[in-house]
Amino acid sequence: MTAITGWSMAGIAAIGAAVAGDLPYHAPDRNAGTPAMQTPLEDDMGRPKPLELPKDVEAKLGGIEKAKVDFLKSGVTGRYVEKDALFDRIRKGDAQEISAYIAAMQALHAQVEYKAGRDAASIPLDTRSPWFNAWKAKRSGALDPRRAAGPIELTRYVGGWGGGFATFAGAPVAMTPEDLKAGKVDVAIVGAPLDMGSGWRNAIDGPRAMRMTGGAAGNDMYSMINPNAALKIVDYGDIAIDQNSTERSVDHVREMVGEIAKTGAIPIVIGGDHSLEYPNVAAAADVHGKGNVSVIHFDSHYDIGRGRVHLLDHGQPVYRVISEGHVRGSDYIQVGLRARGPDLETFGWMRNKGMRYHTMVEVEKWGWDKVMARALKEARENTKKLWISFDVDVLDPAFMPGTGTPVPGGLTMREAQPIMRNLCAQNDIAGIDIVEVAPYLDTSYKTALNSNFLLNACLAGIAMRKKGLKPGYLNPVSVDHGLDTYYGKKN
Ligand SMILES: [Mn+2]
Repeated sequence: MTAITGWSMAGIAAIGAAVAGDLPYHAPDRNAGTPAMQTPLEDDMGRPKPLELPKDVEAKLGGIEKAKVDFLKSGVTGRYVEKDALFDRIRKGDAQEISAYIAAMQALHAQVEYKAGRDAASIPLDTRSPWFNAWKAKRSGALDPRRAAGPIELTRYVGGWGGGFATFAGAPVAMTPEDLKAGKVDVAIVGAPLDMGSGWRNAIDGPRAMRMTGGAAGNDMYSMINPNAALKIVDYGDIAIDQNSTERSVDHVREMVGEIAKTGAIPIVIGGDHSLEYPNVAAAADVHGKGNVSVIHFDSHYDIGRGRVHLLDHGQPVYRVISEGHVRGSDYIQVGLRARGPDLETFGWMRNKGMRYHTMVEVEKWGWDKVMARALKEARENTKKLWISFDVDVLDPAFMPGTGTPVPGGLTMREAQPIMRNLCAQNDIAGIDIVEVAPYLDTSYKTALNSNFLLNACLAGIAMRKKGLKPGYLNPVSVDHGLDTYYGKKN
């Protein structure tokens, strides 16, 4: 807490200096044992910083009423007019003009912030609805024909492609935690078609598109492991979503992801928009303990939006996870950032929290191989459970055009596949989410196809770990034909 206060007081003044690259921050001592959970900054919400008035400007305000001068000094005018333009206007105006100018800003400001009695502080629901909880009320198995617990195979054929019903990775289905336990399931893939948190929607169809498109099942040539054979994988269906409310949906997502994790199976959540990172990671912390889960977050965006009106959307999950204390900032690793944010102040916030971020700027400077090795090393340093949150917009839009907020200059599939395989082979995986697949924005279907190949890389990595193979393992038979010693050694 002390460190944070230090930043909020001294840090802002140093933003100018930060352009030269010397942001003040408090590097966390990673050997200092378990740090206390941090609470959010008091000025977390982007509150204005006081504005210092130049002497000549202050002199011109002599005849202006104190409330108006205080309004200027509060710095809130920065939202409506840039400060040099403000000073210029005051220098050139007479008392009457200045007074009217400030009054106009005050009138605007009065409309912007919340006012009790005028503004609704929450969105009301119709509690008279006879179906209030029906969307998430689970049918009891007692209503169904009796069956033995365990995964249910949905294909009638012994081999080959197709036949039966489309499922994630062609896996059998499971409906209940009893099915997961009876089947000793390693991985339960579950859809979460949440769509409210993305500006440009269609993530609702992400799970459907990934079930319908190939790529997730079958042999991984790099390891020569077929995860469908090496692991017990199931499709756990979709989690119910209230499509009119992100807030109402995420509590149920948290419950369902926790339900899977409690059986010992690894939940893989197919989104749905990136708001899901919040209930997913919170669920992992519920099951494994607050502070016992670290996160590696792939994204072109930093997703630490603060001070927004809605408590959650696809730009805020990281802030909410950290500020609620489910995961420490120092246990958060981000890869692939390159969108317009964060600004210098937010980079400062991230450093202050001990977050390890890897932007495409770092990739430009050092190359992908070095950055990937660094991220893998950081993920390994942490012996805790690892949640992988994968926003497909970390990839270049050439590979992932079907996503709500694409940003050019991203990863290639050649870069993304090995890092996902190796992360999953290296770490004790708490769970994975693959989010922001919006298939109808992509008539080529490659967004869903590539997402499935990334899922396959994860599954192969999980299977590698189960077999005791190290990250970076490549099967010698697929590496080289082995008929000569071209690379120096016959295999
Ligand atoms: Mn995101």
